Amino acid sequence: MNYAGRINSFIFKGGTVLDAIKEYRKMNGLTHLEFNYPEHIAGYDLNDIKEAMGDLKVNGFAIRWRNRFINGNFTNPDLQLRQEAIQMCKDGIDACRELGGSVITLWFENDGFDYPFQLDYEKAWDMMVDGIREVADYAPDMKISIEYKPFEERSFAMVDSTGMTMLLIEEVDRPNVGCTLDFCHMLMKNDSPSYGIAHAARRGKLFGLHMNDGYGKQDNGLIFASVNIGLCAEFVYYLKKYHYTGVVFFDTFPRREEAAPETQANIDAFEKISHLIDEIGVDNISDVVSKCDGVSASKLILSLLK
Ligand SMILES: [Mn+2]
Repeated sequence: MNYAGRINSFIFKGGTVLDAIKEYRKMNGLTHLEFNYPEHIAGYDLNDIKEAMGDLKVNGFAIRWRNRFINGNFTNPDLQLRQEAIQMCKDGIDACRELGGSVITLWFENDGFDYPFQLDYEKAWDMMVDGIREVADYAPDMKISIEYKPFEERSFAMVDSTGMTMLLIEEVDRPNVGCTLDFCHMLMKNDSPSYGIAHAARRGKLFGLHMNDGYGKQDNGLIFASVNIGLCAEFVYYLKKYHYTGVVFFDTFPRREEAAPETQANIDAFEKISHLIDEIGVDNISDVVSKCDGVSASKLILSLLK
């Protein structure tokens, strides 16, 4: 499996992007880098980043519009700002391609609403669709991947669930537009993570993963499989069933933990569960699933614990 970690885990503790890359190169199993754009790229020479990477590859960039776009990214009522939000994606695409990356993740942090009567929903939805098409058509060689989150920063997000993400992808109707599924965001929505994989993967639209764990009420960003071991095991089984070959990015928040061992703990947890699924075998698990039986399913989860 291909793995990447969250650079901000290092930066929020005082490190630089280059310090984070140095730590990643020492890790066991880490293969890819994932940058936020522009925050991890502005102020750096791309050649210095390339040199620091060594054997690591770049998976992609996540666009971070942040506070200047607090009234909306692609739905900003200020059309000049909206165009700047779209342009930021295009600039990010150019820099990402230069580093060898191929996935642009769009989490529309500011596209949503807080008050009744605040938003013309149909108009806003059309602005989302048109904006995503403009970005996708700018770079048909890149994967444009939509990451949903049900709420935060806004009380309601425009793209708030697996189902809404699938609807948006279908309406945008571009071969290079798909989705990135974030495990904690799915728990926050009370979406079943594996049901989401099935929907995205059967359409060939699963472009990325943000793995973590949590309790569902907020974006906890805990170490993968530390809370919901059954759901995490089911998730890994579905990744194998659908032959996922992309990168597993750990979107976790080590506030009190050291960033390097916390990233390694995520990789180790994913590897462990992946091996346990392989030992039982995807076909044998499929046999259990085909029974549609809760007791057999429960026994399967316990059998993973050995
Ligand atoms: Mn995420």
